[in-house]
Formats: sequence, C-alpha cells, structure tokens
Amino acid sequence: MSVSDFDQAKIITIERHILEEQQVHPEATGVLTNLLYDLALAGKFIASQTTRAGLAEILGSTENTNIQGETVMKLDQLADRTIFRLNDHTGRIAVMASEEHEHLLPVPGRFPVGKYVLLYDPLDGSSNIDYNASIGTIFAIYRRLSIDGPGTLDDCLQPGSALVVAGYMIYGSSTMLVYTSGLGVHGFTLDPAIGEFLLTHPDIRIPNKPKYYSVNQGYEKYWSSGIQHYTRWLQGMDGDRKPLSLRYIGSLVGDFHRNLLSGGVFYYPADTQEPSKPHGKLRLTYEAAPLAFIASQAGGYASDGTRSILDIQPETLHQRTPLFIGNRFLVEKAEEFIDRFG
Ligand code: FDP
Repeated sequence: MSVSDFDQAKIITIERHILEEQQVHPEATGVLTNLLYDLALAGKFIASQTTRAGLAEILGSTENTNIQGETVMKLDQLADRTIFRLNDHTGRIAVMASEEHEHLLPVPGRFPVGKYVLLYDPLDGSSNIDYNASIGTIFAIYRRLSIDGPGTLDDCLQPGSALVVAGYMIYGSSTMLVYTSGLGVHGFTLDPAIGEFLLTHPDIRIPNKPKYYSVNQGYEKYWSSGIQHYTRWLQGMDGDRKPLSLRYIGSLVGDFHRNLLSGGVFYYPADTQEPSKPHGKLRLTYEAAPLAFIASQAGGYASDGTRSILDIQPETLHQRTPLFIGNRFLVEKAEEFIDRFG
C-alpha cells in the first residue's frame, strides 16, 4: 500500500463509529456510547479467554481445580462475571439480567444507578465450547421505565420494539461485534494485533437470495405438521424450486451470523419433546428479541410462528419462545404453513 493509499483509507474503530452515530442524536449525553464501549471491552476480554479454552486442563487442572488448587471458573461463568463487573459501577446501568442467573442482577448499593437496562446471554452455544465451534455473547439494552432507585423487573420485561441497542459478539475464526442502535447493522472485527474492533461490515443487509436453512432436524419427529411441511418446502420437495442448503451449528449466534451474511432462515420451533415446555428452547428477552431487532434492521424479520418477536410482551425473565428468523419471505412462509397446518 502506498503512503497516499494509506492516508486515504478510512480506519474506523468501534469507538469512532459509536461517536459518529451519537452525533446523529443531538440529545445524546454519551452514556450509551460509553456503555457500548464497555461491552466491546467485555467482548475482548471474553475472546481472550475463549481462545484459551482447554488450556486449563493441560496446565494441570483436575475437574474444576487448577494446578494451584484454585477453582477454575467455567467459561460461561467467567463471561457472565466479566460483563457484570465491567458494568456494575459505571453509573450507566439501572439493573442487569443474565441467562446465568434466575433473578435480577441489581447494581451493588455502593455504586450509582443509571438509566439503562442490560440483559445478556454471556456465552451462548456453550455446549460447543469443547468442540471449538463458534460461540457468542448476546446483549440487549433498554431505557429504564421506573423513574429512580434500583431498576425493577418491569424495567427488564419490555418488548423488543422498545430496544435501544442490540448486539452480539461472536468468537469464531475471528472475533466480531455486530450491533444496531436503529441506524442499520454494523459489524466490527477484532484485530488481535492492536486489540481494536475495526469496522469491516458497514450497513449489513440480509441478501435477497437466501442460501441456507438452519434447524435441528434431528427433532423432526417432535414437530407439528406445519413445521414438517415448511421444512419440505425449504428443501424444494413440493415443486421444482431449488432446495436451500442445510447448515446448523447448534450455536444461535453462529447460525444467526452466517444467515445474516448469506441469507436464509434459522428456526427453533416448539416441539412435543417435553410437553411441559411447549415454547421451544430459546429465550425471548436476551436471545430472540435482540436478534430480532438486528434482523429487522438488516431488512429481515423474526416471528414466533404467529406474530413478530418484537411485539411480544415478556411475562418472565427467562421466558422461552419458538423462533423463526432471517429473510422476511422465508419467515412469513413459516407463519403461512403454521397457520394452515398447525
Ligand atoms: P446451547 O444449549 O449450546 O447454549 O440457547 C442455547 C443454545 O445453545 C443455542 O445457542 C442453540 O441454537 C441451541 O441452544 C441448540 O440447541 P439444540 O442442541 O437443541 O439444537
């Protein structure tokens, strides 16, 4: 690269990008900007730990204890503590909630509370950790509803349509952070040499021509007739359309990220496997809703099979929901099949 090429190239760090987006909102105080920056920092920390997965064992640990006799924290707990500790003292957060904890995570009394609510899944797809497949962190940021004092459960139980920011970090062949604040979806890749997230995927749009469908087809016998018909349709079995290719990692962030960039649909429907849990596996507040916001900002759509995920008013923190997410026409087709066949 020549000196003039280098001078022309626009190197956009995540900090610069967030600051530039902030200027679109003259009323912005910078609090949200800093909160996003804290999450990016958490992502760097978690990435540095996930790339060392497995090393604790060869360094002499047995079960959960390492060579010094200390307890080795599981990676999902470590990710959970990292996000909490980077955000508990900043005065930007009213309350947090995490997939790892049954109850709310209040800001410790010695720290000031702020106006935002942070819900997160610290290490999604964690059953893949031991096999070196992509895993991720998902986050959702809302404005608090309560006026002051510690944040409340109601602050956390807001529909996705009220999201201020949603994003994820994916720890794969590289580490990426993808987020939206309602001004499109932007992706940043961590340059490990300099420890910075750089803008590599500005204004991501789901391609019109989808490539993939992603579902755990091993559970097909537990699906309703509508889901089975829909899957046949995606496979082009009911006409002369070309089938979509099947790709399924079993790691929501990894599967979603691939389909965001290549076009397609991911679904985790309700099934009859566990009659006591008729709502599928995935969680509404910190999995489905933030990814639905990202999908909609990229021109896609997410549904529970009958209605937009963004319109669902959560009733509990860890509520489960069926999820269909990706290209709008593919998700609407799922709604049609469910409507017709159940
Ligand atoms: P995991 O159990 O590994 O944490 O939300 C949980 C999740 O992974 C998603 O990331 C993934 O899409 C799904 O569960 C995979 O579930 P199945 O193994 O039932 O396909």
